[in-house]
Amino acid sequence: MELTEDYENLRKFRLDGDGHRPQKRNPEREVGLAELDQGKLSPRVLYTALGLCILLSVLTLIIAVILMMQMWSETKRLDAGFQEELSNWKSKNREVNNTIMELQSEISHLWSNREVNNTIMELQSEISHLWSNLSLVQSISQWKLFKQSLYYFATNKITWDKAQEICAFMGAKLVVIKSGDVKEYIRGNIKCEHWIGLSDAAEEGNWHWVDGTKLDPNVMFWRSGEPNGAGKENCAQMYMDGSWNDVSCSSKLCSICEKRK
Ligand code: MAN
Ligand code: CA
Repeated sequence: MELTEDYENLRKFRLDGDGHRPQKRNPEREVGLAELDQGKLSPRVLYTALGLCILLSVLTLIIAVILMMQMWSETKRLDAGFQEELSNWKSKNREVNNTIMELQSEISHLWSNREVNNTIMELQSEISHLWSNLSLVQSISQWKLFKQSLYYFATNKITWDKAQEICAFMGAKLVVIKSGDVKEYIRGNIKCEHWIGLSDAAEEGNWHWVDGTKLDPNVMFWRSGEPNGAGKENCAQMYMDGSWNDVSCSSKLCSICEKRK
């Protein structure tokens, strides 16, 4: 008991480290400290903590509301942009649709136009004509040189006029034979009966070469009995043995084109 009192006295009147008397005692503070010593919190601390919690919650709520409002306004902005883009696309789509419809009507109008139709048909026939000539042009490497001329032996069977046309297409003419050795050269190269560039279509019995010269009576190789003008025979052909015959120009035979050097 005495010891406790001594201790209390000491506590009341002790000096601090610098030899000063301690400040006046604060009973409330001392109660708080005592409670703290005992592991209890004073109501003031509790209220302060509670107040802080409420303040924090309110702040969090305010921040959340601000963020949500920002997100909402951003969504609205994006939505407006998207709507605008969509309406742009729709109007573009309408434009393209209209253009297609206009073009379609223009095309059907063109098809119904007789002139255009005729032009298309002409072009188609020209194309097929070119295709038929192309096969001959492609085989241009097969031209054979003899003396002063190049010869092309075409094995597709066509009329005399068509043969002339195709030779002309290649810058040539149906073959003109004005000597025995040319006749022999030709005979040695043929694999079918061929047209030669000789006809009396302009005047019956008056045979002319396609180069415009008259047939020389000293240089002709008619088979015996020819030309007999059987029926209407105005074009000349060469048999496999090299002899000639007059035959209908609409017959279909192989042909020989000649290009002079
Ligand atoms: C026979 C002969 C020729 C005639 C032909 C026509 O060969 O009469 O003179 O040109 O037939 O195909
Ligand atoms: Ca004949």
